[in-house]
Amino acid sequence: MRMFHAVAAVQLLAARLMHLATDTLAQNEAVTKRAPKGCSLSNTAVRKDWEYMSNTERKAYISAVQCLQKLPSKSDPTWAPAAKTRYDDFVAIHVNQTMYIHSNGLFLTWDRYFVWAYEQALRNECGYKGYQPYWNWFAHTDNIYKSPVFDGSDTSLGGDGEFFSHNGSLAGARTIVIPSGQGGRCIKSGPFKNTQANIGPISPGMQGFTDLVPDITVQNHRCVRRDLSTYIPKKWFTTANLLNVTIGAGSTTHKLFWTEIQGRYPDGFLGMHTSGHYTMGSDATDLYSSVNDPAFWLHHAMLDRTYWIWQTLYPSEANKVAGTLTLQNRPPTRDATVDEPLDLGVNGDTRLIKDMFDTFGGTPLCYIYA
Ligand SMILES: [Cu+2]
Repeated sequence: MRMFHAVAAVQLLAARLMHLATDTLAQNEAVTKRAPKGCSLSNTAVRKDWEYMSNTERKAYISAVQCLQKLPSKSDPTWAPAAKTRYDDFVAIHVNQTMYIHSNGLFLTWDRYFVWAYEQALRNECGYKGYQPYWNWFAHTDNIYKSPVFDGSDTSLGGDGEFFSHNGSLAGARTIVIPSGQGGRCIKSGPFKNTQANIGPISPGMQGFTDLVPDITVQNHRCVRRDLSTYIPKKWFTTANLLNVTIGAGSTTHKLFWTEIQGRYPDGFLGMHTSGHYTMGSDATDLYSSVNDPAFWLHHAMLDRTYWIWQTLYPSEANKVAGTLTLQNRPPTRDATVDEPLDLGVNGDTRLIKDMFDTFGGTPLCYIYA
């Protein structure tokens, strides 16, 4: 019983911490009355937790995603012959940029801009009136199948995949073994049951894929596969790990936060970002084409939200950048600066890292998280 109270107290603290970020922002605005480039608390987008959206709001989001999966691609067909839909355009640029946006200086801000551009496409091209929701990693860690994001209901992002006997997944540059779940094939329930992809897989962490393609020049029309993990949320989506990257030892400098959130693979520590990918499993474990899983965006919004909370807690570190221009600095490149361009191809204008630091800055971002 005492153990239960201790855990509950820490979880309460963590919840307060999440709200602190929003409150701090509100206070800052009240004090300075800043309204940079027209962004203020009265017109800011508020991104919500999927769990606390109404069924109507969730269905509106799901319809907009399904719309993007039907609209034709805008990508140059000689550059990405495999991209057939507007959704594929987002997969294609992620595949194309993979070696320059992960485990490097662009990671957090490229991701922020990528999620924002997707939210814009849902709104401007598919009539969506809401904003990009997030999947709270720390909810339903004891039973991922009960998560409203993955429960397979008609207001979820789809359930688990059909069962596929395989030898687990290899995460963290293939050094960390993740046990198989109960899925592995096509998403078997919910609005994204049998949802289709055209690009990838290219380098999946899940074992047993037999239909790999080299890049975005080869179309591979197929279903999106999932293998929900019960192992990862219990092991890594813990209150201790949340506190580590917000108020603990892993939070005090930008470089520490950037390292911890991406994981320390030689230490067997997966980090929140990779943990989310391997909780979804199958297609979502592909370093290149994970975007194919429609829940990718709720995961990456949560990553962005964690970054946003951390920035609010450490204002003197918030506008810094760590890392070089290449994935784990292979091949070796110079350190990234705040003036690095962020390339989204047909999905958005090229912006700079420094344009992405302030989600409230109006350049072009104007959003907060609930
Ligand atoms: Cu990711």
